[in-house]
Amino acid sequence: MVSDAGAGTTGSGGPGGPGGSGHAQRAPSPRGLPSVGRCLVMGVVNVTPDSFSDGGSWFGPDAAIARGLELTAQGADIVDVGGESTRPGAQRVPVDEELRRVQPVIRALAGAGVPVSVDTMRAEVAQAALEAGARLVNDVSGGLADPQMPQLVAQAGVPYVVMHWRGHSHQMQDRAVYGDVVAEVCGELRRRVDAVVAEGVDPALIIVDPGLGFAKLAEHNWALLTHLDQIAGLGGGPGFPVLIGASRKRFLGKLLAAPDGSARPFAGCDDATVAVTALAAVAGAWCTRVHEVPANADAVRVGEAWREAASQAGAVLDGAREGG
Ligand code: PMM
Repeated sequence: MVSDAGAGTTGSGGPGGPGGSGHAQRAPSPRGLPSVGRCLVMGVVNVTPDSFSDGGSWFGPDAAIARGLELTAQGADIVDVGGESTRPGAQRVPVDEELRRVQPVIRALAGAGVPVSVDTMRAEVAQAALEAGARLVNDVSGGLADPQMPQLVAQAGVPYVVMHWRGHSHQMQDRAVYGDVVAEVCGELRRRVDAVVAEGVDPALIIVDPGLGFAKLAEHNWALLTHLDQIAGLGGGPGFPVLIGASRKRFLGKLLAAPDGSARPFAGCDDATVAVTALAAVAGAWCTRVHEVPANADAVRVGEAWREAASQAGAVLDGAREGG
């Protein structure tokens, strides 16, 4: 169990802490990852022909490497490299193909000093990515798709994203059924965290992710986004760093639908992504995974300034109450 072993918490303005700002504390970065006193920005490079939002744009090692370097120059703290689309309905790619897509890109970016994460559900791909220099394994299945994954991560001793997941892309939308989505996602995530810890993963290296859009309807995503404190604490324990992946997802396109009801195409959802980033950063998210970096890099700084100011204002109020 992880109930007494999770990462510690830092940051300002916890619900019961100084200031009482109502914002969750933000857990620190697991060792080996950037730590900059604000919500991190993870830039996405999907080396795929068919990802939902950027499929085909960075397909091929040269384009993908150039994009990873560009995202870093624009302010990405981490670059997430993936070789398999997880868009709703997608079919799996063979492992050899996934390896062929991501390995040269990770080797080149890591060789250039970029902190790289690998977005994969396969232990074999994760292992090759770590050998190529990746520092973080981002497993959208939280260890469910490949039973070898938790042990591989445990042996490698690297940070591990455990995302909430209810099945592969071809079946996940049928599973978007919840009574209390926040309680159920927290409960299911907690069981995954306990399972990977039982396989030897160090709790201090775990990052949790509610898995926006993965077996979730729009209303589920909004409910989860507004309860990041519960996701960090998984219903009670100490805080885990929380990763949020809202960028260009369908629930934003749906929110911004035209008067005739047709969803806004993903490329028109970048401003809404930035708005979610700012709100998530204020709420204590550890990192935001985005396709376009510059405006999100600004938004996390706005979020941090907001947290600071809220915390200081709360401290003054607390002082006045104690004094009065
Ligand atoms: N979303 C996608 C892919 N990988 N990883 C994490 N940890 N969280 C996410 O929400 C997430 C992810 C799908 O997005 P894309 O295919 O549009 O990049």
